[in-house]
Amino acid sequence: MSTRRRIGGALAATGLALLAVTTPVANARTGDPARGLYSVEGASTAEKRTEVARAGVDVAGSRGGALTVVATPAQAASLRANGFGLKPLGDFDSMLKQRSDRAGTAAVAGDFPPGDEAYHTYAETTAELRKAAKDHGDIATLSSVGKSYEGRELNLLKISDNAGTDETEPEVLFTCNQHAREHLTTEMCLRIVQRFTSGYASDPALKKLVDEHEIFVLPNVNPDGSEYDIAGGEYQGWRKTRKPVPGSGAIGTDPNRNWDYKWSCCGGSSDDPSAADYHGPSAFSEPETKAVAEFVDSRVVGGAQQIKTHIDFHTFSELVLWPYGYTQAETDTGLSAEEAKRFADVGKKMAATNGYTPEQSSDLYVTDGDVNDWAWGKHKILSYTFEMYPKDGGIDGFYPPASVIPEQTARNDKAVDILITEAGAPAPTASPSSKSADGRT
Ligand code: 0X9
Ligand code: CA
Ligand code: CA
Ligand code: ZN
Repeated sequence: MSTRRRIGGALAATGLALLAVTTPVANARTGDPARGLYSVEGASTAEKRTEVARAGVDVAGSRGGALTVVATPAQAASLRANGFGLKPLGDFDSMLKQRSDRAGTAAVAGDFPPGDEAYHTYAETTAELRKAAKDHGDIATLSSVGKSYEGRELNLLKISDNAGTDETEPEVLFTCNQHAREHLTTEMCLRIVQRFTSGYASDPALKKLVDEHEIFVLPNVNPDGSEYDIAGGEYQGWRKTRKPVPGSGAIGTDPNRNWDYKWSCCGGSSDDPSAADYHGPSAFSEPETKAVAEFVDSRVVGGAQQIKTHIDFHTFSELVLWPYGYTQAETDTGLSAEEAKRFADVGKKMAATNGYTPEQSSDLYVTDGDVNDWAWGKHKILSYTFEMYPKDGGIDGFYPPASVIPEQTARNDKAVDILITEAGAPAPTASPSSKSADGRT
């Protein structure tokens, strides 16, 4: 551990002791210390933003030089001690409560808060997938890649002509809801399912995409987390999985720091089990990431990975991001200039259709163990993160009203089509300039 972090920790502990007396408000359900929502000023470079993330805070959004974070009193004190300006935006837990009570009517247990019922719970998502497979049996099959920690099936819908047969067609993967509270992403995966299954018979362009590819959709990577986030009729602001961390009182690992490529290598995740971006006790310690990874591994057929392209949907900030996240270098071993250019070209092409900002993911902040680094690093899958609507915001950023679902998911239709089409494109070859004099690479 670096000196800076040890100092930060000591100051943080002091801050907690002082503030514990004056901040009696705690999360009633979890008993956690009250969290505040802050705008952190002066985080105008990727280095600075990475430093903020390293305080273990929950980075909610980013706009220009300001980061919106959820911090405990200890974390806020630590950031201030490290020279960051913090503008309090409010008490996170009371904002969550306010947000959940917006409609002013009683919550139904197990459903989204009043007014947000159009969002799909895990049971409702599963029902939609079953219905799609039942109504369109020739082009849709439902299976599961495994079970979550609490035993929920990690549902996988395959969409293709002759869906029951593994054909030699380029394969594409869409994953949603790694982060529990990013519910709009599950709606995004359901939109993909709906569009390609119900549109197949009537829309020749959709039919062609379905016929020529094998499209895999995984709407809930972290169902334990998303169900926990809405249980009790009030949003919990939950991000991580729900598996207790052995040897600590903490619950949950950040699934998007848990993938086994350069796991925990580079200061892009936290060793603190209570941190928002805790990387877990080991790579693939979480049954959810492990199951999805084993599914992707299983798509290596005859020595060739069949999945060519992938989007992992998140919220929020309206960004299209590509690897690597663990380093700010644009090229690396296994990521040539031509390949980096393809990531940027396709990323920008998709961003031109939805108005998101395209950039290498480490331009936002450095992360290690995220899904894109693993998918590319291990399998050479052209793998993107989409940070969906809204562009910025406070707590509402995670919980936009259900009324935005149709527009904000349809907004990505063209980008989704580009990503699918790209799966059939040849991988880039080295440019003449990178060949040796005799023409060999
Ligand atoms: O931090 C994450 O896992 C993603 N953002 S979120 O606000 N949805 O949690 C971004 C992952 C992309 N990778 C990097 N920024 N390096
Ligand atoms: Ca097929
Ligand atoms: Ca196949
Ligand atoms: Zn996320």
